Amino acid sequence: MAVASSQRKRTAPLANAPTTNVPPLRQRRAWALLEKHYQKLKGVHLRQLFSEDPERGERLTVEAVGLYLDYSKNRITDETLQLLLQLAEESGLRDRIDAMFRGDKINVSENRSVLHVALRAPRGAVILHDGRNVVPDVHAVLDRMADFSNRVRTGDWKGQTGKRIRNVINIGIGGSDLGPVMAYEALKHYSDRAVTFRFVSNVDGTDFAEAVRDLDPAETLFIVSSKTFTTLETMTNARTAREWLLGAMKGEHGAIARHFVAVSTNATEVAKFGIDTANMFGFWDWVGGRYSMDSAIGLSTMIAIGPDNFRAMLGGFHEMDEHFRTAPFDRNLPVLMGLIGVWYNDWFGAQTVAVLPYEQYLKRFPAYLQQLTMESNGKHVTLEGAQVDYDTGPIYWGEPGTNGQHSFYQLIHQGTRLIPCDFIAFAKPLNPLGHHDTLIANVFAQTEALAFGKTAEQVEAEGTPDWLVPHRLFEGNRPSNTIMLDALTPAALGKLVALYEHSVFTQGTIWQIDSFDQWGVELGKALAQRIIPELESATEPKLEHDSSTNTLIRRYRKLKGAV
Ligand code: G6Q
Repeated sequence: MAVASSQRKRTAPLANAPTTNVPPLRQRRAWALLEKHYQKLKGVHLRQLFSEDPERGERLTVEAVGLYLDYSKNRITDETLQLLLQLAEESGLRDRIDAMFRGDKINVSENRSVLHVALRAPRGAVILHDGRNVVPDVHAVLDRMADFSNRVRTGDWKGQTGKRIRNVINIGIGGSDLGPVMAYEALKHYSDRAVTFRFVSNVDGTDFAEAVRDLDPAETLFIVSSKTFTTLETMTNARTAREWLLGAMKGEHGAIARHFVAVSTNATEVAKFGIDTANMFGFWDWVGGRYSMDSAIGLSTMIAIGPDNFRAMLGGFHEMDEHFRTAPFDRNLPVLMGLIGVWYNDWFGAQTVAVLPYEQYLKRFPAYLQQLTMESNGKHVTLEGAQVDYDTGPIYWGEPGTNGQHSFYQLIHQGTRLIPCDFIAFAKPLNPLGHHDTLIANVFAQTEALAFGKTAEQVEAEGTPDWLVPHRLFEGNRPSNTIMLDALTPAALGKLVALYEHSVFTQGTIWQIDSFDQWGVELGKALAQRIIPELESATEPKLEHDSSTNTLIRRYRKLKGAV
């Protein structure tokens, strides 16, 4: 266990906080049993676990909804699993899953339901929010999105000058950007190549300038994606886009209706911006930003891949939702992945998890997962507001294989830190050029090398001089999951994203935290709003920050020639 977490002091819940019927993590029976068990297992090598149980690689696997998970190369035994499953039971995971699907307000700090599962429920399903079935509302928006997407894709929707739309630019940030850009890249194979898709998120003007520099405004459609329609970055970029368009359209304001649509929950702000609310696609406060790529926030995805493929993606999400909701925990993919993550995080002190997709189209998947996992589980207090005395969400990072092998894998193989890895592979390539066996051989080789390493005897037997042996040996005992699917289809992407969504929720339940708020992003936002006028001021502003911030502001103003 990490020293830092064992030294952290737990504070008591606040008197008026919402209560849960679950004891604090360290007081659950399974926690104490896992502590003991960890002492026994921490020195055991995967080599030993595999040699004692020749069937381990077949047994410690699960297959469901077309997704195969091999979790045998983890530092666990049957007893570990049984204790982790006990921990899940004692943490009330079953009740929490039911509460989420039932629409209970499990996002306690924002008093909101968490119903992204309703976004992919089939027509005819019933999911209640405050007594109202939201599924028909979801499908009504999907139908409008489909109609609009088809009009853009067929050229029926024209720009102000009568030209067809050749460029679609999504303007959004965080949850209103990472999902759309990841899904576009992931499903590019299925996309309409006659249309160029770009994504503008950063408030750095370069992002916008580079996105439009070779585009004709008359052929460009902007999708302003913002749940609140007040986000600084998005509204700054949207205003710049409006000027860019109007500059080319000789100030004809009517052009905005042909070149701008909005995805938002805030009709008032959308109308104020000048976008016709007839061209607004809505969603609801029970959809969190990082859980919204399958809502109207996915409009750019739908235009790219077409409504049928988008619905197939939703179908994949839904299959995983149903699996998570109904499968027994010992056969439940998100539950098992979540629990194994907790094991490394809270006992082995692993601070990070590497996500390594061996599929070029998933190049933005690690970035997407960073928000999903770290914004969800980067929390320091429980649902009841008590300081946690254990570690919560680990740092997620990664790159597509095989590129990472020629850079940071060195540290995973021979460094001093334990980095559990998720390898993601597909049996069938989307671009069959004869490379695929080579690609997949690398997945298997890496997980094998990480788990079993290479002993000093093996290195010596190769005739290595004594002094070089330590450099060339691999300790092994580095854990990994291997996730294998048939091919990267829209449905497969939905399954994969839902797998991680629910695994994050499983972990948040064990840690007893609110995985659906993100108060940690607020302070910096508020401070930036205070600093902007200080940078822009024509006269020397009175600065009342700390001495470092004050000095930086003065230096910046001097360098930009403000004084
Ligand atoms: C995600 C967060 C956050 C959000 C962005 C954009 O869960 O809520 O990343 O998506 O801050 O917010 P808007 O969609 O309101 O512009």
